Amino acid sequence: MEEAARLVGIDEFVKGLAGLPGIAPATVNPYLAAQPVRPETLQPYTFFSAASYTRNLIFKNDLFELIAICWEIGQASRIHNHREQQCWMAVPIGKLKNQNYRVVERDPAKKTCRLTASHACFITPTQHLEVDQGEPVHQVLNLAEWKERAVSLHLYSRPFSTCEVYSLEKGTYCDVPLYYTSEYGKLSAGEAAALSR
Ligand code: 2CO
Ligand code: FE2
Repeated sequence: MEEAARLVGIDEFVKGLAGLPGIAPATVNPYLAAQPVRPETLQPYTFFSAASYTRNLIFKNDLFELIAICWEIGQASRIHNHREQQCWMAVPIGKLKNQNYRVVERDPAKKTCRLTASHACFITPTQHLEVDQGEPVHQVLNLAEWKERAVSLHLYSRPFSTCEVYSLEKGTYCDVPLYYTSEYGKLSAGEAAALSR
């Protein structure tokens, strides 16, 4: 019989990550599988907005960044890439769908592209996901039919502050900056309006 993984508080989780000999699949995947985060310890990083998912910085150093993303019912990311950085997602609260896309055409001069949907899977409290480096364009969704909020942990190595977003309808892509809704438990400047816990 498989042994149940031990739930850890977010502080202990961060300390363990920072102590790993490197932020790479061989170290991070077993770590995430062995140490799911105790949901209630994410409370300081939990802010929901009706406008979009929120990004809440928990920890950052030169090697990696850990953020909590809060998803209202039915919210989804845009289709985006990860700037060639590695990314892992774990979902201590609720669940998410991850939909990958294959970029079949891209014209950097015109900023046009054509994408087709490829692999999809679910991320749950017992199943984390490493973003596929070979096919890093994806969309993450908290489906409305599940009728529950979700809070996910995103580990990026290394940190990144912009990404490319892709429009299926228009067949175009562009760069967008990424913002934090809160940093280390405190709302970022200009972020006070219309947030709920
Ligand atoms: N990468 C997105 C972001 O950092 C969230 S979707 O899952 O990786 O905003
Ligand atoms: Fe992403």
